Amino acid sequence: MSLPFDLRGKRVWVAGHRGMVGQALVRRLATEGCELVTVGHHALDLRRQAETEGWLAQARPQVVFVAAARVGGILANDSRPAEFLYDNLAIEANVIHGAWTVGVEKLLFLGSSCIYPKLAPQPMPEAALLTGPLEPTNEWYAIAKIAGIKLCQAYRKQYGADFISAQPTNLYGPGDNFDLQSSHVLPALVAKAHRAKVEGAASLPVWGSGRPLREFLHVDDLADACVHLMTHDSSPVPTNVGTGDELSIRALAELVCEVVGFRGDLVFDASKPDGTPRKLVDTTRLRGLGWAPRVGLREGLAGAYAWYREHVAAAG
Ligand code: GFB
Repeated sequence: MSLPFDLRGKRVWVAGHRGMVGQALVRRLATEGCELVTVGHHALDLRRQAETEGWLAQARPQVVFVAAARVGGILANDSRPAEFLYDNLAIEANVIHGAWTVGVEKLLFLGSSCIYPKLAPQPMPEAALLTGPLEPTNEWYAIAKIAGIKLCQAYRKQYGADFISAQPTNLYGPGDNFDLQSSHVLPALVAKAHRAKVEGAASLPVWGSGRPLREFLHVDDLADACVHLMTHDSSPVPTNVGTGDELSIRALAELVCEVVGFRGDLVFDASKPDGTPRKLVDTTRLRGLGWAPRVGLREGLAGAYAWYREHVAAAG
């Protein structure tokens, strides 16, 4: 396929446009001169094949970003394995196959850094895929995401479809899920620190040992990387997207407390799982394609907290 791929004038479907990633893609694509196509999940359930194919036949997008997915933090993944496996398998199979049947020119599927083995070499290169056992707390989600990457590779190999994939590290930003039972660590700590500050609590509960290392990418950086890959990449390789920086959960909790203005103690809850010890992605490939992140963690965290105060805390 000839590169760069031009998005101008193209009908572009962001599948999952109401999620945190989908919203960021919609914001980012506003400057690309393309025609955005979206459909809400009440009008179309992407887990239903006939509905999805019928909608695609009528909407006729030329480009697709697959940001629709069942997502959640460590506890949601661990306690709802059927939903994380079935919903994600169904969504990606229907969207990817349906896109091929209507002749979509280019598609980008969003995977996740949890596709790599629990004890993969760090930073994790794309070549680490399928080289060892997965982290048990999110293996259901990981297996579904691996299947999505493999679908893109299979449709490329058998039919010549220009379907690519991106593997983001842990994401955060405006539009995040702040529900303590289902969220990821960063929004959970923001919500907990805010509540502790408002209530004048003495301490902030943090799950696990605080020792696992995580990398955090602002969702606006991810959206920018996705557009860069869509326009500059045409390869079966599932490209990693990250910052190259990691910190411990303890250090993250300390930074959140500083940004939120909570001065109490951290209390670690050993009854909650740590998950994978470390998952830093190797971004050599993406940097080689000419992309680098822009949003630093402190600045991104301050923005996410401002969004939380305005949209979640203010609403009670
Ligand atoms: O972000 P998180 O839920 O998921 O948790 P993963 C990361 C780490 O933060 C774990 C700890 O060690 C948690 O125990 N943690 C501390 C907390 N306090 C909290 C809290 O209040 N809430 C949460 N949620 N965690 C996810 C996968 O793994 O990574 C998904 O489950 C996805 O499938 C995503 O791949 C990128 O980073 O462990």
